[in-house]
Amino acid sequence: MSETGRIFAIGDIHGCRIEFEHLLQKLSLKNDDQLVLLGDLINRGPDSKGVLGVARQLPNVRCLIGNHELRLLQYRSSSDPTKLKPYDWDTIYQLSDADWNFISTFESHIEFPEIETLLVHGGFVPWTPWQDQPLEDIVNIQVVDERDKEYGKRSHLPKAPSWQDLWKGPPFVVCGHTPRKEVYKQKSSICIDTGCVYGTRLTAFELKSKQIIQVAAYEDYVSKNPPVK
Ligand SMILES: [Mn+2]
Repeated sequence: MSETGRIFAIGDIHGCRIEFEHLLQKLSLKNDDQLVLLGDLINRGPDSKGVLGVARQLPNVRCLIGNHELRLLQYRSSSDPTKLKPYDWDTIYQLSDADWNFISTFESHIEFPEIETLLVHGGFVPWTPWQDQPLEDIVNIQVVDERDKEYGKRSHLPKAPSWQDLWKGPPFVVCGHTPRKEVYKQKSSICIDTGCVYGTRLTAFELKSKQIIQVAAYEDYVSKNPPVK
């Protein structure tokens, strides 16, 4: 691992290949730079297969599992389609064996201990050591109710705060998964899912300098604005 290069994270791409390529141009990655894609590369947007093709060819890239990749991988290993969303089929029909093999290399989390930073798709509950939290939870979590020790999606617990509001760190956590119009920064975490597929922006974050680099979405691909909160 290079000690000198930059380390970029990119938020949820969701099939937005054109914006992904535009952002990569803007980063102009060098040989000693590293790149982590925070998961949910696929689904909802126009070109999931294209995003996987671009990602696979990048040097020094690692990818995290998002809830969308996890659902597809669970279907692939179980042949049980009951948990699939209707739009999953659009992606499944596009994927080659090489695409499936690539997705199966995606990681649950990535640590950069030298800068006390941890990358994950969704987040963590603040009351359990992060190392003990199951993959299903860390790719899906958005909000937490500390009193009742409940956690889940914003739609499931509409009054509960973001898990980030209660996360104290260390480590500093970089995540995606909860789309907002702006980057959501707390003292010990940052969420960089800025809802590209909803027509907002695709965001990259450089872990050492804390610099934000963004490109505008070309379209709202799902005709639904991301929540402001
Ligand atoms: Mn997600």
